[in-house]
Amino acid sequence: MGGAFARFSLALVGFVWAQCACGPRCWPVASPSIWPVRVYSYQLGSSQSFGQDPQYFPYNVLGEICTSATPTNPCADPCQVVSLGKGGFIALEFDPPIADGPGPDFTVFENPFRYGSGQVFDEWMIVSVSQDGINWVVFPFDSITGQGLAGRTPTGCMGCSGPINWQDPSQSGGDAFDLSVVGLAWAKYVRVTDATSWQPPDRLSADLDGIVAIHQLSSNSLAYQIGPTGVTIRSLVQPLFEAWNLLGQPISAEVREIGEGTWIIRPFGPAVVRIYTPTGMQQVKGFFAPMD
Ligand SMILES: [Ca+2]
Ligand SMILES: [Ca+2]
Repeated sequence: MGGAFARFSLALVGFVWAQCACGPRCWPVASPSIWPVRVYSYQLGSSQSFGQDPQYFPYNVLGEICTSATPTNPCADPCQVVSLGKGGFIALEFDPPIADGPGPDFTVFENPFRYGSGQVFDEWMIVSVSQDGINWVVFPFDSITGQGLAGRTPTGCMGCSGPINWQDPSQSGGDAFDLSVVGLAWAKYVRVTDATSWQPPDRLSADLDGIVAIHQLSSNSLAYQIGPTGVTIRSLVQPLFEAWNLLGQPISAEVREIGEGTWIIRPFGPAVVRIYTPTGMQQVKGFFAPMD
C-alpha cells in the first residue's frame, strides 16, 4: 500500500510540474500571506492570450511581484504576468483579509512603463473589492482620464537599489487603493477588470502582475467562546463566517444574535469555523451538537 501511495504521489508531483513551467512559483502561497492565496474567479477575454496557458496561469498572479521590472523596463515574463484580454477579469483571495489601516491598504501591479519625455504607456483596470465574494464595491474612477483605475503607475522606482518593499507604495510603484474610499473595514477579495476599451486601439488588454496587501486583519484576534452547540462571539455587526467539516468540505451553519452585540454561529458535528468581523478574524475547531 505504501508503494502504491508513493507511486501515486510521484505521479501527482509529475503532473503538477508538467502543468507548471514557473519553478518555485508553482507551489501555492500558504496563508497567512501578504500575497493572494488563490484565484477566486476569473474570465479572460480573447484579444490577447499572453501568460494564459495553464503552465503559467494562475501561478503568474499569485506570489511576489516581478522583481526584474523597473519603471522604464516592464515585466514581460509569462511566469509573472497574464493578459486579461478585452473585458476580462481576475478576482484574487487574501488570507487574512485586507484591512482598512492608515492610508493605502493594497497595491495593484500591471506592467506600464515610462517612455519619451515623461509619457507612460498604461493599460487600465477597474478595481472592485468584496467581503463575501458575492457583493462587490467598485472603486470610483474617471473613464476619460483614467483616474481611480489601476494599470497606470509603473512598477518600482527610479534610481532605487536593493530589494523593494512591496508594501511601501513610494518605492514599489503600482496603483495603491484605500478601503476607506469605498467605506469597507476589510475585504477578502480584490477583482481587476480590463478597461482598455476606453483607451487608444493599440492597447490590446491590461496585464496583471500581482496584488499585495499592505494592511490585513490580524488572525486569532477575536473574543470568542466554543460552546456545546456553537461558537459565541462579540461583534457590533453580524459576523461573516465559513464552515467546513474535517474533510474540508463546506457545510452549512446558522448565525443568530443572542444578545446585544453577542452572536452564536452554529454548525453541526465536527467543524472548522472561520469567523470575520470588522476587527479581526478567528479560526476555531470544535464538535457541535445538533441545533435545538
Ligand atoms: Ca486605508
Ligand atoms: Ca506576477
